[in-house]
Amino acid sequence: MIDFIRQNVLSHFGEQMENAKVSPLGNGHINHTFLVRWPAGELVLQKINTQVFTTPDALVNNAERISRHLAAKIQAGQYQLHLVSPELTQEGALSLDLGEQGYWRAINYLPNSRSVDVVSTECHAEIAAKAFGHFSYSLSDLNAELLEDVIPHFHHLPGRIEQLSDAVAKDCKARLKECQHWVDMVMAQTELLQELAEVEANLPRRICHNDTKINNMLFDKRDMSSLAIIDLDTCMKGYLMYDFGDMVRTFCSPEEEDSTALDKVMVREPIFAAICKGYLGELAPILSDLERRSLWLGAKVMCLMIGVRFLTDHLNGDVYFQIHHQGHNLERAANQFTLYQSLLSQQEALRRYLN
Ligand code: GN1
Ligand code: MG
Repeated sequence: MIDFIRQNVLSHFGEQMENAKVSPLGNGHINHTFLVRWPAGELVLQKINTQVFTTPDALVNNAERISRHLAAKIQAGQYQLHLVSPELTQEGALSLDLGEQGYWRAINYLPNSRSVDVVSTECHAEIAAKAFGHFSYSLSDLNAELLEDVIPHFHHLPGRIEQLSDAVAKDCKARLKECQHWVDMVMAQTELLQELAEVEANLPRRICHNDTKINNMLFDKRDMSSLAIIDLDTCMKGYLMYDFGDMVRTFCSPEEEDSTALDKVMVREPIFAAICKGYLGELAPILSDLERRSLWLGAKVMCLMIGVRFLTDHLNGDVYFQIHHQGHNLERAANQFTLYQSLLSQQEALRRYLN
């Protein structure tokens, strides 16, 4: 793909691309991301997965709307983080649509940035949670209706469980036998679905990031302060409980999302406490009582739901998330279900931090 980029894509994003170095960047599961460096600077180039993002214009328009809003806040001294903003094509567009050969867009690269995949200290957890909280707070006065739903029903547990049921019924790769116990575990969570329906019916829909993984917050590598919130691909209307939940899911375990060392996968209480402190410290002024009470539910739902999505994809033959070896999605699912069980088993102790 790198040769293709050099020959067909780079010229649309800059003039001096002959000497550009192109290398893969990050470890997203959906889009392909590259760092392009040339003598005069650098940028981040992405090939958007249009099977997943079927209306990619909505994605780039949303990102542009958000970065414009936050840029105005920076000007007014009200937003303390750096921005990732669109880098326009030579033609002045937000993206380059090459049809069969891909939908491309570029954003600025932030020097001195560093991402982490596993949180190592409570301090880092608090810094990152505070940054995600500051991001949401700063978007709370942007009209949510201005953003398009890039993936409708994205965080919708009943829908995700239905997709799992379909995959189970088809069992198109004959993989059900090896994971029936996980399917049974998911199907036994009916109480959670009832609780969820009641809560969601009364929650405000706000602009949410919707993918608050630890590696979507960049640290400043010089002092490990927060630098920027990145990956605005799924930033759209939603419930804050899921942003909280995705932080719990990706900050709290000492293991990566696809680790097979299940005996080490668990929720670290001090990290959970640090997330609550950082996130609530920023957002408490705008959270309704119910929103605050929903956060625990969001944590449970998010761990379970991503597990359901990985398991579904495993049964479907790995058609959604990129995998690096056979069985990868099942490993991810087992990891996330283990984390979910750890969360449930510590419920009493953990909920105290949300009071
Ligand atoms: C996907 O590609 P990435 O890593 O930004 C997924 C998220 C999942 C995540 C699991 C559009 O995000 O919802 O939480 O993988 N994004 C989409 O790591 O499905
Ligand atoms: Mg993402």
